[in-house]
Amino acid sequence: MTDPEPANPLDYFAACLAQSRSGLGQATVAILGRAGAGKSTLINTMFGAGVAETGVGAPITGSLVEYRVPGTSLTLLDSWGLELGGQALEGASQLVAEEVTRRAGLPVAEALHVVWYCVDTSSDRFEPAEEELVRRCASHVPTIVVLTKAVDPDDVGLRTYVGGLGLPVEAVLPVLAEARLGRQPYGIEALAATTASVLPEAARRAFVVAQRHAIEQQVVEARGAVERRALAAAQLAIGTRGLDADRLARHQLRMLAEITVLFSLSVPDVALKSLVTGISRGTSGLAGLVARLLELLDEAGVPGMEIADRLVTGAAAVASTRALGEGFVRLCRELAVREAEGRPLPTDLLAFFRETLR
Ligand SMILES: Nc1nc2c(ncn2[C@@H]2O[C@H](COP(=O)(O)OP(=O)(O)OP(=O)(O)O)[C@@H](O)[C@H]2O)c(=O)[nH]1
Ligand SMILES: [Mg+2]
Repeated sequence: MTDPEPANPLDYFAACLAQSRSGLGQATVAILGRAGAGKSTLINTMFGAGVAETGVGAPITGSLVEYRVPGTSLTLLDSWGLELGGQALEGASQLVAEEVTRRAGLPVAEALHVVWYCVDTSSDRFEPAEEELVRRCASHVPTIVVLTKAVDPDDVGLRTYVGGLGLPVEAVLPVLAEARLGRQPYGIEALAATTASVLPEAARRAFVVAQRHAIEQQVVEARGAVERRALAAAQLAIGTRGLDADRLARHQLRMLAEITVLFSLSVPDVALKSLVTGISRGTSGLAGLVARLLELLDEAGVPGMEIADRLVTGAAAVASTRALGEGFVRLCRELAVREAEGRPLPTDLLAFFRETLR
């Protein structure tokens, strides 16, 4: 990754955000199932209201539409016209199976990475042509059967039937995407977690960022990024008397940008930039920022946070990267949870961040 040039923290952070965003990779998910199975509802719950309606894309076969989830690097293939029973379903299934097979063979960045096959539990039907389609998909791409509109998670009927077919799928998961008959939605987070677990690394991040419900998946990705950055800080310091504060600041701002992008908050740019401005107020340049961060961490009780001659010891570089990263992950998680629940964000992010670091 080339290092962006700007020497003031805010511009540097903004450049890092753009760079992290473009480094997320690409993911493609196919959501298949008969008409009315609940595909659009599932898509809107998982990726945001209106995605399925507004994302009317180009029909690529008689039975698939392709579109991008706005603001993400996630592509969806949505089936339509897989009608009930008889020739129509069989013919359309053939075309879909051919397209799935073709896409499965593309290079990883363009490939289809996972199939969700939706079966409506309220209709209690799973046709032989659907079984055939699921088998064909599963032999090329990780496939998850989603039992939609599943008001009762313990309802054994269709689940036992589908489970008993011995399909070579990753999982059969009941999901209720919207409240129904007094039952609250559930199962979305499990679907997101299972999906993340079967995606290749290059696609997983793009998916985890685009989905709205499994915030803990985002926490896992973000903690992975923190660990990598902490290790890299140790490597940067190997064989030196200490790490140049300017260099460490760049390293840590890149980490904060990575975390910000992984949580894909809808407010973050403005709010988090104001946090960076708040932290760096009264300092000049990047090295000043690190001095302020070390102060904050010192205040919060992280040991060994000192700086001498613009040099930070290797141990302090690692400890501060880790502590800062973990504090920032918790901050973003809290913002993500509040956003998902429609609760207001803290007005003073810097004060809130200080609290989090403790
Ligand atoms: N309450 C509730 N209704 C659901 C749920 N899933 C689907 N529905 C309803 O079932 C109907 C069909 O859902 P859609 O999401 O439009 O189904 P689809 O698979 O996209 O259908 P096509 O685009 O016609 O192929 C709609 O009236 C939805 O509101 C759910 O989890 N809860
Ligand atoms: Mg639809």
